[in-house]
Amino acid sequence: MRPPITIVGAGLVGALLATLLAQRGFAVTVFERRPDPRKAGFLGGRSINLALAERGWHGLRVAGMQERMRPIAVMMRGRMVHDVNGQTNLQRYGRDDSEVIWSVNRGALNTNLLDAAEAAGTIIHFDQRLDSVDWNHSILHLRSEDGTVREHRAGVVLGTDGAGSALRNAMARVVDLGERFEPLGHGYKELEIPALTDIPQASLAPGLHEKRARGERFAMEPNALHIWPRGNYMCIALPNAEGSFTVTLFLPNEGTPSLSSVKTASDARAFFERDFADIVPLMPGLEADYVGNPTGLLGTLYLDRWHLDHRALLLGDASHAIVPFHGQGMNAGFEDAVELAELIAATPDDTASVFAEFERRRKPNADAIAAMALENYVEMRDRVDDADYLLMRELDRALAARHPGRWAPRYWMVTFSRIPYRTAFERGAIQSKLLRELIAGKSTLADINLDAADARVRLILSPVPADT
Ligand code: FAD
Ligand code: E0Q
Repeated sequence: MRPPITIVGAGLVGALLATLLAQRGFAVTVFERRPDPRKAGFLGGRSINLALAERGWHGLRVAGMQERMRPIAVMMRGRMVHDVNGQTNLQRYGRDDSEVIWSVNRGALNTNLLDAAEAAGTIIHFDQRLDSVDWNHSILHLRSEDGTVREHRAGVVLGTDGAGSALRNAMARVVDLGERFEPLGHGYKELEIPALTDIPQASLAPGLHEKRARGERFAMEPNALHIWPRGNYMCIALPNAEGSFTVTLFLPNEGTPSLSSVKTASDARAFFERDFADIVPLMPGLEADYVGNPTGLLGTLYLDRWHLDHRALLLGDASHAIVPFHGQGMNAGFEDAVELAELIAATPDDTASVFAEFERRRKPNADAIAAMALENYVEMRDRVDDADYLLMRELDRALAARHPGRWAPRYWMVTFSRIPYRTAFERGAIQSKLLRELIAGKSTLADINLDAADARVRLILSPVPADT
């Protein structure tokens, strides 16, 4: 028997999951707290983007959505590192343009997924916030913005309502989920570099007049993820298809400089002029954005359990919110959705076993990407421009070329393959130990005896598991 399925939260993961389940013949009902983003009046907010990598594309491909998203995604070949003097250096992510990541607009992705979910037969109710659950009868209590309450008798409940999950809170009333949130101690602020055509002539830096006159829309290299590493903090910028960039400043909550010390419009200007001077002329709205946009919180959410017997399961950020420094939160959530849709379609009449199996398979992978995302913050903000790091990267690539099918850089496994995150983490640790040993006391690749290294590589690494 195929149980009717209720999904709480029509964000990125919920909308993809609804699509996949409806496509497999399940009756799917979704409740979403916010109003329908496709309705007029919700367009034209801030443009927020995300990096989409192979795991995310795979989810979209399975749902038949790849062709829809590809034309509106912007290719990012590597990270463009901006030093304090404004010098830039592109570090390629992969070997060639088949190994790149993509910047996609969150709103456009969500909207397209909502269309796909409905096209597959899902019923989506907007402006319906989950308040609580009566688990004895599996009745959801929902509330709309105007205070109207509604009850919904659910079959199976799937929670994709994000890091602050209301379904998780409802589950925690009847089962100990072993929930633990570890704050990072750093937060973020989103800012904007408008398209060149939208920057007033008067505030346009001299070098950019010509660029704009040529009809170029992007103020910086469009096909890159820009990073300004500054030790304990950093800025990044991802391109939007229409020519703007979304800039995110990551900064400690306390100390100097911090989100507490950089408070006012003039603080923000002085701080940016000192540390990020090359972007100041590209951000005419810097002060207004800094003061007007909310500050985001960051941290990692760990649960010991993701399900309540046969009745409910959490996926995506609701069960494993992570810090954003590997650009994998949505990618991991899409992997959850694909895995669950497969399991549930194979054994639709035993959700208790499906939920337990899903948790068994996914939890080690969620823990691994959580750890790698945390490590990547230090790497991004502090290491990408140091000599040791660059030599290690060079050696990593050299060994990958010498040992195809055996040595794969960890970034490659996470970003361009679907090798389980856990495997990427474990193999990455083995590789990084050898890399560190090999570069100790060395300053160029030529100083390293690669033939001697080859024997070590074959000894410590088995062949890479075939991509699933
Ligand atoms: P959400 O996207 O949070 O969706 C949850 C949905 O549930 C929302 O629509 C919400 O309105 C709804 N909801 C909430 N409460 C209720 C309720 N009570 N009742 C009904 N509905 C409810 N990931 C990447 O892969 N690449 C990136 O480059 C990347 N960059 C990031 C940058 C930043 C600064 C941050 C903070 C995150 C980033 N992420 C990135 C992570 C990514 O945003 C999340 O992993 C992803 O959005 C998780 O999707 P989700 O559907 O689980 O949750
Ligand atoms: C990626 C792609 C928010 C965010 C998203 C990302 C990445 C980073 C730094 C950040 C990591 C990298 N990265 O360049 O190694 O690869 O998505 Cl801060």
